[in-house]
Amino acid sequence: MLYPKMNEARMLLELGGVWDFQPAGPDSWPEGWASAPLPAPLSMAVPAAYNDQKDDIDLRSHYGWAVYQRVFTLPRAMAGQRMVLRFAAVTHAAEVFLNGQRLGQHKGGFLPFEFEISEAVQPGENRLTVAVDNRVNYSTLPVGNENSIAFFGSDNPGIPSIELAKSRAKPQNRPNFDFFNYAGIIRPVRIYTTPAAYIEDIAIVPSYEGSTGYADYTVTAVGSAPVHTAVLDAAGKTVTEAEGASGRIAIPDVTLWQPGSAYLYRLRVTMGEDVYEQPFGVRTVQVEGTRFLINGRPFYFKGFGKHEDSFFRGRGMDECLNVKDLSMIRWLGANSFRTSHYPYAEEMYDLCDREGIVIIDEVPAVGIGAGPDTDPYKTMRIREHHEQVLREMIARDKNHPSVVMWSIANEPDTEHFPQSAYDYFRPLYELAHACDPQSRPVTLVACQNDYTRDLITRTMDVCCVNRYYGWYNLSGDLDAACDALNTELDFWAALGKPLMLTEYGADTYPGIHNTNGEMFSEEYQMDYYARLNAELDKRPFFIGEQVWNFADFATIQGPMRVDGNKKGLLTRDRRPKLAAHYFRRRWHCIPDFGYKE
Ligand code: GCB
Repeated sequence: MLYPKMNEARMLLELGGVWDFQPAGPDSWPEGWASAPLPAPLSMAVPAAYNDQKDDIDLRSHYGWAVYQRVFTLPRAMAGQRMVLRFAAVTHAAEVFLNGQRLGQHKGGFLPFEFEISEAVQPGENRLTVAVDNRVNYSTLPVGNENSIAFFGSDNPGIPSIELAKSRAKPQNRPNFDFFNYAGIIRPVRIYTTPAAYIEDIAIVPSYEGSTGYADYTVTAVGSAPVHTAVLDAAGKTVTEAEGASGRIAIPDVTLWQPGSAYLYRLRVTMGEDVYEQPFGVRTVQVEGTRFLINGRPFYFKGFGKHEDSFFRGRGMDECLNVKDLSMIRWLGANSFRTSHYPYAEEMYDLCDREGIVIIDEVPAVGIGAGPDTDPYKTMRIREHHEQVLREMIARDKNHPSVVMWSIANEPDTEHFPQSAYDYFRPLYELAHACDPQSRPVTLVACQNDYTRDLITRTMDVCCVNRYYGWYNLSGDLDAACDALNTELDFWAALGKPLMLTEYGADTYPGIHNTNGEMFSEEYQMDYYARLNAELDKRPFFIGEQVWNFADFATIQGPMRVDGNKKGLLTRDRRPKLAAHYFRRRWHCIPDFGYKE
């Protein structure tokens, strides 16, 4: 799916601003609201999550439907064009109405969807209504609990008073994941136009041989007109041209896209009256033995798991924050992050393309686990949706040079039902490869578990594991943590695959200092990383360290979290903790390439 752009053939309108908003029932909302002004609207900024915009606990912990509405008038100049209404993300499900007419729905809170509105739109005022459902359960990704078990702790099952109270409690989301369930219209809403015959999609597979780059391209179009393509360099100068909807364009004296040293070309496609410019970088990605090669050289991942999370907006798209985060990533000497635990806003990938930051792109498949006695692959109703989000993510992100690997899940249960997990994930692994024209490496991020029982993680192109030795396990004992880590590393070494840590970390309260370096202090976080990193450095097949987390972030309230998850190297407002300074010293000395030969 193409990113909406304004150019000589296409117009673009932003529908951001302050909309009307009204919370509705848990299971439904009054459809009459779609054809008239909302009865008792609140003001709500779009794009942004609704939860933290008002000082109202009912909104923070809202469960179910809420309705957004705004009125707009289109400029006359747009008449006669094909018009498309595009939502970059609505969390987690949306129903959309224009002037009372139902346009359709979309499930999945982190990927774009659109409707052609050329017929539905009218001259003068148009009323746009978007109903949003924030419920998470066994049919959604991310997964919510259905058995009234909270993410942390089980509320002492069997105690009559507690069981009775739970059965009477008002319905609420019980996320089976550790980030706040922010919801609403979290990314931009736009209307764009195209001519009647238009370019629908562009796929580019870059490669190079010697000093010549190649772009194998495929243009998908609706309507027929001859297709002309041209490659423009970063200065906008035409490098080569070609005819036809697919083919190979050669780029003499190519400048490669490299981590830390980005270079972007554009493929300018003209078809009849339509024009679209798709940026791309020339770089290759490959796994060879225990090495992860970018442009044929062994790359070492230094970075983070992140979240889209900030004050007031929650998970709302924030370009200023994205720029700031990339600045902090560079300040730290890092080169990469994983979009834990959902695809991020498209603008972030564009920025990483521009700045040479490497991304592991993850679908919102988090929370696939229901305890040791319940096979989640038989109980949860997610398979089709999982395929859908994987397809949609790869369709959206396939051309980004910054994306070097797909993650098909975070911490599913691979331990208690190893064969079920294998049977569930193997087809998804194959689907990811099949959907991606570049066939990038595919991974699944494994939970701290009995890795000897896990059958699927070891079959991935790269083995990615989250480990909390010294925090959740062997808490506070860094000697034992290093011992356990080494035992496990011996296991992975024998498999002959590249391994990386996609999470390891310790909750750290900024300002708590401690001469003995005990848990929760800034010293503990620093010592924890220094000790574990010293072990990781000894392993040649170990290809990357992504700490948990880049910054502190919001979670549901509960006995395990004080004002959110505090494992950030940075505070939520992006101030460095002691460990950030430690990593800054470490990472500036570790090269992007050739650290592990
Ligand atoms: C994990 C999860 C992550 C949590 C983290 C933690 O394993 O993947 O979402 O936030 O642990 O801090 O507990």
